[in-house]
Amino acid sequence: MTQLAIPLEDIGREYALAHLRMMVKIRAFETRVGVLFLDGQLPGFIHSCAGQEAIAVGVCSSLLLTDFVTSTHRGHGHSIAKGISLNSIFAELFGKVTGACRGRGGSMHVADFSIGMLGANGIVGGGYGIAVGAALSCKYRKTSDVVVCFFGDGALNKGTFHESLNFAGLHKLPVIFVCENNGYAQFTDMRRTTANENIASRAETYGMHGDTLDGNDLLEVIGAMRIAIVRARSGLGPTLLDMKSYRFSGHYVGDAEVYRSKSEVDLMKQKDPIERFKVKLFDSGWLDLATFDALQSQVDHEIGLAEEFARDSEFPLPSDALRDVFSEDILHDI
Ligand SMILES: Cc1ncc(C[n+]2csc(CCOP(=O)(O)OP(=O)(O)O)c2C)c(N)n1
Ligand SMILES: [Mg+2]
Repeated sequence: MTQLAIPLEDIGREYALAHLRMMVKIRAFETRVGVLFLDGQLPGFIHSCAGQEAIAVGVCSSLLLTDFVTSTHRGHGHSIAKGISLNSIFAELFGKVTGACRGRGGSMHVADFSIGMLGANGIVGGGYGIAVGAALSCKYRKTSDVVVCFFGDGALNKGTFHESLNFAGLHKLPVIFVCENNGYAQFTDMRRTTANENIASRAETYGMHGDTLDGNDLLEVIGAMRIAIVRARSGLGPTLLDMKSYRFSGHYVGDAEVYRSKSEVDLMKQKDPIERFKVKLFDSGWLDLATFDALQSQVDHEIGLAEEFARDSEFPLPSDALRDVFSEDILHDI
């Protein structure tokens, strides 16, 4: 793997602790949401990103609020790291009117354009075209904004991968393709579906730069993103980043996980991105146990308040069912 990690000292103590806090927040959110789902309190399906927090946090912290991301079905971490409020995402998962999409999207369709979150997506690979379209718009409007397209290894062999990366490479669009490579698409090991496992090598085909990195190493994610962002903002075109990681829970909350062994999961959990970053912070003297415990309690408290807000919120009115579905003009004719 390419050595892309930046030194811890580069980001400073305050910024480092903010990153840790954000990863802990996402883990706590996913943990609580998993409990609520198994208890039958949340509709739909829940895909937890626990284990993959360093990607969401390292990628989104490298972006500005005005930059854009497109997400996947496993998108809670992307939304939170890009800046959505816990109230807004929690209420969305409960289907409440105070949610990011007024309760119509749910877990797999969280979006908030005000923070550049162009949407989670229930369609595997559905973000490619949206991201490339947004990047074309950035170029056309001559802004310096960049777009990140998150996608999973299960979306690698869709036709739209080829179409989108080719178009982005041809027009040197400011887009960064981030493969959250957790090795599985639902219940299928990537080695059973993908002929060339060196994903970054595909970049050359599309006239762009590609890198492979340890997606559980926050400092490596930030390092790779810094380079890719400079490239995108300066008109040098897209980057393809293959970020290796692992999901700690099943494909969805409640998955029986018969397709992978417990020993594999236990082994991969030893590479927990949060624990690894904590160790770095302990070793540097920037973090002690009391400070971490305080951080964890603050986060738990925040999650509790957001859950309360979501529970106390109203469901959308049935009479509003068609609102935001059609343009107002069409609605008048119905
Ligand atoms: C177009 C399409 N095909 C199939 C599915 C069913 N499906 C949902 S998630 C998934 C696997 C996705 O795997 P990956 O992209 O690696 O993401 P991960 O779940 O590992 O984060 C599949 C096949 C779908 N939602 N959309
Ligand atoms: Mg996957």
